[in-house]
Amino acid sequence: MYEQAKSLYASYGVDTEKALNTLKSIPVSIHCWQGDDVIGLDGSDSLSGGIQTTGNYKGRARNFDELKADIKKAFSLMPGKKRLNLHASYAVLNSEKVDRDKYEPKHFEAWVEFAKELNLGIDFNPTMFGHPMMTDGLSLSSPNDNTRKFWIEHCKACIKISEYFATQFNTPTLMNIWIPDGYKDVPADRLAPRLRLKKSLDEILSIDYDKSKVIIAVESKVFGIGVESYTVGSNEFYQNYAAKNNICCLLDNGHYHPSEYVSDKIPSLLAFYDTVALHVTRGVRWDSDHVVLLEDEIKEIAKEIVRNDAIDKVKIGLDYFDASINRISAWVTGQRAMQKALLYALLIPHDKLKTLQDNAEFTELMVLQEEVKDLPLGIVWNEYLKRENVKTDYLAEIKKYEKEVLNKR
Ligand code: RNT
Ligand code: ZN
Repeated sequence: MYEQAKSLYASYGVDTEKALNTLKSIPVSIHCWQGDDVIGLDGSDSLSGGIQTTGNYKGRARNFDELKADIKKAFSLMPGKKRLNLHASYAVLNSEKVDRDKYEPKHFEAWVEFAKELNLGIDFNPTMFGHPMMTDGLSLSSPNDNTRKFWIEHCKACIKISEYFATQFNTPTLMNIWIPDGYKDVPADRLAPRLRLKKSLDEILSIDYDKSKVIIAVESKVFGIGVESYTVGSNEFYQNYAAKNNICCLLDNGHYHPSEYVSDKIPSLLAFYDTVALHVTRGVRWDSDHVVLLEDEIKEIAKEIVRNDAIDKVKIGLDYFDASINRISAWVTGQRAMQKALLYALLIPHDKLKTLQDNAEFTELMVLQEEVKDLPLGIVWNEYLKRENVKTDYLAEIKKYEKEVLNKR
């Protein structure tokens, strides 16, 4: 069947072998926080900051060992190249009394050891939620100097830790800054918090760090739960900040008005930036962080990455958290959907389509675009899974793990 699919694609000018080889080399950064409902390992017992996991499916990872075991299981069922995306709240403190403003590389040594075992690079995020220093729900934009100072120190510490990861794995670490700062109701001052955030970011970036090792990104958001009226780190704020300060924008496709598309924002940013970072998620009506599935917008996002030769420029990371289903399956299903979307995009005759567009042959363009939608993607996908040595039927494997491991927690 694969040979037949291969020649069918070839008749459209598409080389399936080339697509398969490219696909396995595109790294997808996998978020550690799907495994434990974003709780972390450094003392928090609930989530805050306008984000929420819902559901109470059995088997949440409750400690470092359980999280490692679950990641290992999930990663073994994911085809392609993977990175591990950690939050600072996953520091392994071994009962040492140290707060987030003083975290050091040594608090992440155990993760490095683990990631080396699995042959992964690491990406990183300061954690400005689930912590008592989030005074009145504010961090880097707080009017309270102590609060702001604490989180600036935290971010600086995270840059050093990111540099350590990059050195350990010889691959740059993406360090993404997202803050939940905002107001539930109509603010009296929209500018001052933004000016304070700007100043905080300036201070963070003033430390000496190796820019070839650490890529710093800022992630905007339209609103969060309980902070519906105003978000300090808005899209315009961060895009301007990033452009002026030569850092990177991270686009989370759950963070815009539902009629806005991240797929359309990617090429806009590619016109100005060398690197664009993504949090791929699935918002259902809002930033609900459902598991990524093979839906139209994911395919469009993948198309923008592939057809603009931006595979090396766009850093793909997953960001969702579902506690209502088996968490290993949530991980694997989302990662496979992302990879499948990339394969779909790699199997499209983009040059042909672009030529039709430039020649204003819109009738032909429409017909061909429709035609390529139902070429036998599934057959090429199965060939990919076979070559990557991962099972098609991952659910059976996960159910077994659920019975033997998760149910006993
Ligand atoms: C929240 C942001 C942020 C977080 C993670 C845990 O809306 O998307 O990226 O989900 O950092
Ligand atoms: Zn995000």
